[in-house]
Amino acid sequence: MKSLLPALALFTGLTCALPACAQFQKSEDAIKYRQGAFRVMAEHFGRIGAMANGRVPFDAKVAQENMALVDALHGLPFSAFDAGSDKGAPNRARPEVWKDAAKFKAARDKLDGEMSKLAAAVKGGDLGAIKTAFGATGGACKGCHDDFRAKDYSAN
Ligand code: ASC
Repeated sequence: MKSLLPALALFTGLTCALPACAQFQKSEDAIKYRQGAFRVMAEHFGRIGAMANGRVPFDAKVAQENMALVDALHGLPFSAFDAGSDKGAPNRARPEVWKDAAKFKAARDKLDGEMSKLAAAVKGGDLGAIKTAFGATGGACKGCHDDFRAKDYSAN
């Protein structure tokens, strides 16, 4: 058994070079990572929303700065729904994330598509277009929450 360890380490090292490899030491780390990434993304998304909804004056440069962050961040949480990371720390991911992975991926693809449109609208600097795209992107967020996020934190 002992002699297998170097081979195993090498194998793990090789497979972990692949993007789809689980990168986390323990499921708690994956849970905290995705929660943190969602949290930071929501903050910057919300700053664009504050302008789209007229709560703060529109500033194209501020919108672009926030959009750059949202763009960089929005893929990150989806890299952290590792197998087995339904447990390990309190979280609201429903079992369907793993049981219905194709549907979860479709929801993520939907978000990616709406995010691209929002990024284009923010780049264009037209507040009307930003409002429309922001609403559609928020709808994609909500659709995924409705299907894949529980109301309460599990006790796991
Ligand atoms: C946000 C935010 C979300 C989405 C969602 C849309 O600003 O933080 O998670 O929009 O509330 O329904």
